[in-house]
Amino acid sequence: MHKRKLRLKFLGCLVGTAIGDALGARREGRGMSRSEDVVSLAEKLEQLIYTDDTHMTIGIAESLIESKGFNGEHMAQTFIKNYEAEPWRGYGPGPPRIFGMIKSGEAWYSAANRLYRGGSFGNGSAMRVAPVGLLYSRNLEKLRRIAYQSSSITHSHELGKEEAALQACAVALALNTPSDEEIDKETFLSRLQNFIQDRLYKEKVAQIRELLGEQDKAKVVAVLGNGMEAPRSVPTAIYCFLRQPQSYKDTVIYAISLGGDTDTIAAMAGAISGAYRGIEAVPSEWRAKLENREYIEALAENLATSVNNVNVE
Ligand code: F2R
Ligand code: MG
Ligand code: MG
Repeated sequence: MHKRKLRLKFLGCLVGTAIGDALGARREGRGMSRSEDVVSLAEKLEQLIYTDDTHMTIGIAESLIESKGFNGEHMAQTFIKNYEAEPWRGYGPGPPRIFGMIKSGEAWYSAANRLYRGGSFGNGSAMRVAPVGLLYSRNLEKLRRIAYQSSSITHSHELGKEEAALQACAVALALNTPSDEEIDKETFLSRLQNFIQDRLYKEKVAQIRELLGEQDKAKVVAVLGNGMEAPRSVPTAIYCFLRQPQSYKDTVIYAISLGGDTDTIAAMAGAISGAYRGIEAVPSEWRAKLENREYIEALAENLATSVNNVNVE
């Protein structure tokens, strides 16, 4: 792909994550809403303040760039440093506990096993994984390994690692589809279904296919979910993108209108949509209101350059 187009897609993905997160954060934990109400909310907000979803995405991007690829110790320390600087970003219950364990001497690769039964399958490892999808899009087996490893710092449950791989793969497939070429929904879903190994996620991808023409949001939520657990939110985000792949705005508005874990579902759907359509598809009036936008854009540019410096084979 031409360098300029790739750069626009990296920008679209990271800025698209942050805007989905920041808009969705205003409705997190609430019920379904009308799309018109989400649009007016976006118009009224003077600044778009992001949450842990973007904060941890930034951490992954920073670590991949600085380490020229995955380095578990460095990524864990980056998460901790960022969390300690801004602990008010609305983190999930698990990660701060793990950061405490690592600071007390537990290894980055084992601390997460002590959380919940068999580790966490909260959606926290998928919500932040977009930079892995961008950087390793040309090698899906390596993408899977790095997604698992980045997840295992905080989310070591099999469903936790698989969620990160599923979302990273969706970002990679979107990145690899030229923005002026229509998404073939059937092919997109078949690739995801062949890629993912866990039976539950395979079933979820099949349900996405069945729901593509569905008008009733309550049915979408009943089948795919809108909760903090990954199986009830990562497939939902992919669905939100595939319903309206041509429009970043419609994707994010629809994701938020489903209620529940709105910042996270909109962040993940926004990441996929931005990776496909690029930064130019993200409304300029939303971009102008995003806090820390210049830093997020600089990270996206650096990540795009890193594709040449990192061993992705
Ligand atoms: N924390 C929030 N939202 C709460 C409200 C924030 C408020 N607006 C504020 O400003 O303070 N959102 C963020 O957390 C979610 C990501 O969470 P993460 O990082 O996955 O956390 P955790 O604790 O690992 O998992 C979340 C929940 O999933 C359930 N769960 C996970 N593993 C489980 C297991 N093995 N067995 C049973 N349940 C499991 C638990 O209920 C966890 O608490 C995002 O929404 C982000 O935006
Ligand atoms: Mg959040
Ligand atoms: Mg959330």
